[in-house]
Amino acid sequence: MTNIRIAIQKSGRLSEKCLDLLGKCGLQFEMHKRMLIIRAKDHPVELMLVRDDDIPHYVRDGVCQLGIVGLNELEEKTGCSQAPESPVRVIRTLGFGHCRLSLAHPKGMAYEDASSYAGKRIGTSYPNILQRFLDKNSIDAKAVEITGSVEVTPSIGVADAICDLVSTGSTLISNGLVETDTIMKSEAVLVRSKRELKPEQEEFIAKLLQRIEGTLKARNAKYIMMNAPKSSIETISELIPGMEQPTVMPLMTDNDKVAIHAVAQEDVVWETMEKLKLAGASSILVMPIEKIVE
Ligand code: PRT
Ligand code: ZN
Repeated sequence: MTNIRIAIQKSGRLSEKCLDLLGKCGLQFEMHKRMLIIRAKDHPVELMLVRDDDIPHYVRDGVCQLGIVGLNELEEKTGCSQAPESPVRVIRTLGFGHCRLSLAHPKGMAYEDASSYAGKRIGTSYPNILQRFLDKNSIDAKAVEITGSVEVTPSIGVADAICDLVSTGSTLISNGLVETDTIMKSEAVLVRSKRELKPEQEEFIAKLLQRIEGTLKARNAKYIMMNAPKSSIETISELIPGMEQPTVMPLMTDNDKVAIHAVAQEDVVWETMEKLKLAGASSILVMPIEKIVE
C-alpha cells in the first residue's frame, strides 16, 4: 500500500538535487525515463515526476502529500506562502536551487527606482508575483506573460523590460540587460498539503524531516582531526569554525601532545588549516560527514 506520494520536477534544474537529497535520506528510486510514478525500493513511498509548474497544485489538491519545488513557483501558483490562507505549507527550505526574481531593463532605459518601470510592458513568466509587487508599490505597469526566453523580449519588441529569475547574472549581461530590483529570493522548498493526513503519513513526514535535517547539517559540517601540543588546545579550539565539544585524547608516544577530534559546523578552509599549523597542530585531517543524528 502506498503511504506517501512526493512530487518532484521530472527534468530540470531541481530534478537531480531532489533525487540526491531523497537518496541521502534513504529513499532509493529506480528511474525510468517515461514513467510518471516511481515506487521507492524499501519504503511505502511513490515519486511523481512532473513539470515544476504543476507541483503546487498537486500538493494543494492532495494528489501528492509532499512536493519539492522552487519557492518562486509556489508563490506564483498559490500566492504568498506565508499567508494563513495559503493552501500549501512550506515545511523546510532545502538549501539548493538558489536564485532571485528581479526586474531588469535594457541598458538604454532611464532608471532611478522601481517607479521608473511605470508605463512599461514587463515580460515575465511570473505575472502573479510581479503584479503583487507592482500593486504593493503603486507602480502602474503591464505584466506581459511569457513562457520561455523572457530575456530576449525587450530586443524583439515584445516588452520594454523583464522580470525573471537570476542566479549568476550572466544571461542578463549577455542580453544587454541591467538588473535593478529584487522582488523575491528563492530556493527549493519541501511543501506539504494542509489537508489532514493519516497518522502513519504524519509519522513518515516527521521521520523524513529528521533525516533531511541530518543530511543538510552534515552537508556543510566537517570532521577534523589533528595532533597538537597540550599548551595550544585553547587557541586551536578557537580556530575551528562552529566547533562543539572537541574530543581530546593522549598520544601513546608523546606526553606533551594530544590528538584533537572535532566536528566543525562549517567548511574548514585552507586558511584555517594554515592557522592551525601555525598554532602548533600537525597531521591535520579534514573529512566530509555523511549524516548527523543529534
Ligand atoms: O519543465 P519545467 O517546467 O519543469 O522546468 P522549468 O523550465 O520551468 O524550470 P527550470 O528547470 O529552468 O528551473 C526550475 C527551478 O530552478 C526554478 O523554478 C527556480 O526555482 C530554480 N532556479 C535556480 C532557476 C535558476 N536558478 C535560473 N537561473 N530557474 C531558472 N533559471 C534561469 C532563468 O530563468 C534565466 O533564464 O536561468 C537563467 C538565468 O541564469 P543566470 O545564471 O544566467 O543568471
Ligand atoms: Zn516550469
